[in-house]
Amino acid sequence: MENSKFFAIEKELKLDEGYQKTYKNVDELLPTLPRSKGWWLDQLLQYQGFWLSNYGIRGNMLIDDHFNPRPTDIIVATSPKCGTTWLRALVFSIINRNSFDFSDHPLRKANPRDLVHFLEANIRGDGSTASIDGLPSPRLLSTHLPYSLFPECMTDDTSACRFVYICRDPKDVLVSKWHFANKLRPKGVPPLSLEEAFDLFCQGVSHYGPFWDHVLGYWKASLESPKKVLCLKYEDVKKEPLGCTRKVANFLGVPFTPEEENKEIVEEIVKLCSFENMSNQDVNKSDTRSQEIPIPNSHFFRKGEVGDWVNHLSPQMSEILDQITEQKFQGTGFSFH
Ligand code: PAP
Repeated sequence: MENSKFFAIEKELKLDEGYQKTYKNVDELLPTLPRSKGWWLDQLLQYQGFWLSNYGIRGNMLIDDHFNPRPTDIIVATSPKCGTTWLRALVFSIINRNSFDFSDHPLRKANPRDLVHFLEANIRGDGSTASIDGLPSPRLLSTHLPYSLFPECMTDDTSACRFVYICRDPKDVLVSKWHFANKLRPKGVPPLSLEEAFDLFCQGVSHYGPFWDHVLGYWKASLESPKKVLCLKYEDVKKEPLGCTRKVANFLGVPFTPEEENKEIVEEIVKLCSFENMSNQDVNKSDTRSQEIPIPNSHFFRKGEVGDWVNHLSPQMSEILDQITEQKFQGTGFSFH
């Protein structure tokens, strides 16, 4: 994304004093941070142990200073390319299942990005949190931010807001991200080679990376506070979509009733949110872009498979990635197998 464009527009807006102070702090901080090559045109900056775009850092600082969490907030959290689109759709349809008819569901007309606000992106615009403040409870918000970057008032035990997190085998994440990056690189800029993407990813230099630290932040939080954080794996949701959908509903305190089970509501939700269904909706096949981040919806649907990495990564690349993963997760109780 062209962050400078967002920044330029926002700076022309009249911001109140509190926001001006945050923007000033952002301006002062950004030039002091270590930088690395980005995946498309942006550079990534190292901020509190993670590689973020300046847009992500600004979002995080605005959240720290101005976001008013509610105890009923539900945060859909992901590292990019781990199933954000899918999880947004699943949680949206679970919590709103009594509000819509499945044959005429909002997910048939809109991409999940337009139904579930992206926290870092919506805490800008007119320099206020108005679009988020105006949402009815329970608010469903999406984020890529690492758990440790959230203010304590959201992560400590006094807060009742909940996080539903999904992660995915890093080999598939890398491949998905590499394809996505090349779709976003402007014409005239040479494509990012897989070797280059692999090196960046292994060094931890990817949006909101290191990938492994992102996973571990949420995984550890889910062990310490199982009522606050639920950790899912993309592979498990693919394998057992019905069970995982029930798990999310139970976690959110809205379990499916026997009557809903009889009406096969869980099956309806799984079908509605499936890759096959979503990728075939006109709104997701076209060049339609969300207002939030103007990337075509179609870019968020590629194969939606487990294990596509095998078609791209060399045996040596997969071995190295597996080794890093094993080392990083050793002794944590977490694994992708
Ligand atoms: P984001 O984090 O940038 O918002 P995200 O939605 O997580 O993107 O990633 C897109 C990936 O999820 C794509 O994976 P692939 O490149 O390996 O194919 C996309 O195909 C996949 N995806 C999108 N929607 C679904 C879905 N409904 N079910 C399963 N996978 C999906």
